[in-house]
Amino acid sequence: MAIILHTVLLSHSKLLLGKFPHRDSPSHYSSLQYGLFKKQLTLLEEAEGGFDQFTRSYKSYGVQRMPDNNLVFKEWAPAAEALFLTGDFNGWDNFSHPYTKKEFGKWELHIPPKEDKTPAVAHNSKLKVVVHTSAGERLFRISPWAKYVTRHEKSVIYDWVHWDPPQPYIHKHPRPQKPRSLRIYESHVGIASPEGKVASYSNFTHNVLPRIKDLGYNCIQLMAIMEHAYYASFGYQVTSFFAASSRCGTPEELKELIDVAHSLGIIVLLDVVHSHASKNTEDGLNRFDGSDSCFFHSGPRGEHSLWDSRLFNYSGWEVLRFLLSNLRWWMEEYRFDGFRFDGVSSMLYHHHGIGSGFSGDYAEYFGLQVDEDSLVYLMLANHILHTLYEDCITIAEDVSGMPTLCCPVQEGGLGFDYRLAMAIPDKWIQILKEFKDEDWNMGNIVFTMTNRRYGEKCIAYAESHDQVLLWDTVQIVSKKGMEFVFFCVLFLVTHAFNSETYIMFTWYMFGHPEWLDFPRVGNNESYHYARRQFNLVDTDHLRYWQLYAFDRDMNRTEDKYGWLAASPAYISVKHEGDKVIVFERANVIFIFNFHPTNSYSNYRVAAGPPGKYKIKLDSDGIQYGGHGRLDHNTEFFTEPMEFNNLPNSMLSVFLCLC
Ligand SMILES: *[C@@H]1O[C@H](CO)[C@@H](O)[C@H](O)[C@H]1NC(C)=O
Ligand SMILES: *[C@@H]1O[C@H](CO)[C@@H](O)[C@H](O)[C@H]1NC(C)=O
Ligand SMILES: *[C@@H]1O[C@H](CO)[C@@H](O)[C@H](O)[C@H]1NC(C)=O
Ligand SMILES: CC(=O)N[C@H]1CO[C@H](CO)[C@@H](O)[C@@H]1O
Ligand SMILES: CC(=O)N[C@H]1CO[C@H](CO)[C@@H](O)[C@@H]1O
Repeated sequence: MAIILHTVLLSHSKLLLGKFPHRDSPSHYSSLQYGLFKKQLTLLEEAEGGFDQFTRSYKSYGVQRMPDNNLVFKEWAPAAEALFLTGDFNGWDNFSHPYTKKEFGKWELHIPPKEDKTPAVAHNSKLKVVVHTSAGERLFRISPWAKYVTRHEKSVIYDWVHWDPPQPYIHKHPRPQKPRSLRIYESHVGIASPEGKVASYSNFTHNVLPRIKDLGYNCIQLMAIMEHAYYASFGYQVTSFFAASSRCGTPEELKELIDVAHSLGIIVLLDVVHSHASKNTEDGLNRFDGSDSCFFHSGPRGEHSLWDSRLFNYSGWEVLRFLLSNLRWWMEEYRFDGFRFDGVSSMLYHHHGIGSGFSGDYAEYFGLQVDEDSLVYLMLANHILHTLYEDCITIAEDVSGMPTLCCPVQEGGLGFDYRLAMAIPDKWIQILKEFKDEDWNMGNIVFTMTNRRYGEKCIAYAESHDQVLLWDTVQIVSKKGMEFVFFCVLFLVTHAFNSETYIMFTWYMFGHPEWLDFPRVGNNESYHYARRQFNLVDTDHLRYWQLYAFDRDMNRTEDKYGWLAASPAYISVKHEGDKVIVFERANVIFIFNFHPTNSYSNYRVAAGPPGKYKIKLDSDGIQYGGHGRLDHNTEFFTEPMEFNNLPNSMLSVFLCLC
């Protein structure tokens, strides 16, 4: 298998604001969308006694232990001829425990307790479903609802392990309140240690959470949690949807991680992959009942040609049950606080974004190319999550710029809270790579940072796991002989512009020096680049510490002034000659000087509220690797002199990055 990065394959959008002609208003489409959603929701409610019940199906499917220790097994396998349960408990007898066929392709099996009243299947023992197909095959499968799967060292295939611990983890801390401003730290638990091996949930809890807290993040987004047999897929080729990856520890250890994060006031989002599924059959969902369809579309519609994976049939009743219950499972059992939905652009269009660009024209977002089943699925998911959990946060990874993505479902939107502003990291990469310092275009930077749909919240980030800005930048910056202080500026400009949240990935915290690569055949299964050297900050590598300090202080300053939650920035200066950008947000004035050599004194900047201003954060600070040339005790007083459309202005001083 190849490494498949899930988003880089799509062309990037231009999220153009206010460019759309009125006659193409999306309201017509929104009401159609809403009609379809309403119909599906009503059907669910009528047939299943409400969506609460329907989405708790993890309490009836897979394995359930009743209070009297009877075990009930239930599966949906519409194409199967017969189903048996085999495992350690019956000496791997392939025929002794048949399931009974029920309506609509469902199967059930009841196993009474042993004579000593303990359950017939012990905690931590292995199981398999034996599926007999009409073609006469006998297939050994993992239940789609398996809560825990492990792999024996030498084995390629995962095993289904019955997880029913005698002392399940009990959450001690309530979910923290939804933060006013989201500062997201994106994390991959497996790489989050300096050692050349897969790091554990417990290590993360004890060694990494305190750092994230210290840096001032209030949210972590965990990737690669849903079990994925292929480590190098970054977690995007999911094989067991209800199982937390056993590479990093047990389900109970992940629960503890989330509980401890909550105790620190940090909310936790799951990077949920419902856009596609691994093609694996023996330890994946593919061909569970022996057929090509089951959870997926049959034929070409069921395959993603670039990702080499299977695509869900979102119109299937049991598919909805499975996926919606999966969201409930992570919310209820693990107490996640919300989701980043991966691969939303691929779901929205029949062409999956392959070979199509998005210019912002409405015709690209509505019409026959749009997959209505996926739209309805996403609307249902957002409606249910936001109805049941008031503070639940949902983020869409959409590069297409689909309008109405972040509008409420009742208004015909898809109901996400935020979209990821995918164009921002790309812009930084382009600017850094392609332009000489003196050619940096201020208008272009401002346009990228502010280019978004009105009223829809977006998440800005300087880098994410699949846009490896920092690593590229390290190479460029070291070539140019610039100091790390440069990053500070880059972080802040991304942080403070028009986004509502900010995101940082484990791998570039404090300017991590190395590339990321997971162990795979091509690199001799090496863990060398699948680890993060947190220890660098603690040793005397001054520069890492400096970046760490800036990141932390940026949070502290944000915490005080709250610009992420404030209305968008007012840009008063973007001067191409001076290479200066000035904007105001939450009564804070941000001044950026991108000029390679010019420093400025007595530079007039506009101010909204009149009065006294002081320097609060300065990338020239010695603690960030700068020269400490500015006196922070200086007070700047405004004059009632109108400037760049603001009523007041003052003379300021700032330096170049030289
Ligand atoms: C069940 O089937 C598997 C695969 O054919 C076989 O290896 C195993 O020995 C069988 N179990 C018993 C108890 O016969
Ligand atoms: C998707 O599921 C629906 C409902 O079960 C079914 O009618 C349809 O044939 C399936 N589509 C494909 C392409 O498998
Ligand atoms: C992998 O290991 C083999 C044998 O030790 C060696 O010949 C080869 O060069 C290594 N390849 C890489 C990519 O390190
Ligand atoms: C990779 C990993 O799990 N590393 C460490 C986890 O924490 C324990 C105790 O602090 C260490 O001994 C491991 O080396
Ligand atoms: C989430 C978090 O830890 N935020 C911190 C940011 O910095 C301020 C000021 O030091 C802290 O009070 C916050 O707790």
